[in-house]
This record gives sequence, C-alpha cells and structure tokens, in this order.
Amino acid sequence: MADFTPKAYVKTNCPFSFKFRLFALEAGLANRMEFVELDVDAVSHTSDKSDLRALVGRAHTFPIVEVAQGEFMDDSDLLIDHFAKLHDIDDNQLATLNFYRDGLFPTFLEMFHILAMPLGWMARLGRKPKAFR
Ligand SMILES: N[C@@H](CCC(=O)N[C@@H](CS)C(=O)NCC(=O)O)C(=O)O
Repeated sequence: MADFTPKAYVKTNCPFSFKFRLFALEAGLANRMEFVELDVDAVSHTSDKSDLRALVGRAHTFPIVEVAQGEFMDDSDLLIDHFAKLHDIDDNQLATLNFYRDGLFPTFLEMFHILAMPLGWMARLGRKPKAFR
C-alpha cells in the first residue's frame, strides 16, 4: 500500500530499538513513520506489551515495525536492511549510526552480559531491574 505509514514500536530501555530509531532519524525517514514508545517505567508496561503481542499474533522482539497493514517485521538489522533497500540508502554511510553500532552498542551488550547474573538475582528478589523490563 503506497500511502501506508509504517508504525515502529520501540522500548525505552532497548539498545536495538535505539539503533533502528537512530537509523530512521539519520536516514531522513523518522518523519515518514510513526513511533510508538513502550515506556518500561509505565505502570501499564506489562499490559502494553501483552496488547502488542496479541496485535502481532506471535512472540517478537523490539523493535518491531508494522511495515504494511497487518504485516510485522522485527530484528533491528533486518529492519534497517528493509528500509535502506526501500529508500535506496546505504546505511554504512550513516556516520552517527555507525558511531553507535561500532561503539556504545557492543559496549552496552558486553556490559549487559557481564551483569546478567546479578541482575537476574535482583529480579528473583522482586526488584526487576530496568534492563530486564
Ligand atoms: N536481534 C534482535 C534482538 C532484539 C532484542 O533482543 N530486543 C529485546 C529488548 S532490548 C527484546 O525484545 N526483549 C524481549 C522483550 O523485551 O519482551 C534485534 O536486533 O532487534
């Protein structure tokens, strides 16, 4: 559908969501899609997630984008590839995206893996750390 506005669901604590959003912004596509932010601090966060799961009709990760009416795509790299091809953009030329992809993004993932065990203990004690929401 030519006039369909893609709807991107992004989670506020999510480094993959940030990657996709940064791509969209730097590629000049951000104002051609709608962003729906799932706020991990919101009281409604758990129900927001299950509402979205029901809408999508399958388990998924964030970011997830409704790329056409009723058609959902997740995985940040697949999404970047999809929109880059659609708009004839070379994402390797996007300097800020690559600054993030080569720097903060892998650093964050490394720290997350190192911290996974203590964060898991906290979660089991009933204090759900932000990174696990
Ligand atoms: N390979 C995926 C990984 C995405 C991912 O793991 N996202 C996390 C949030 S940062 C997720 O959706 N976790 C499940 C959840 O929050 O329900 C990508 O690049 O988009």
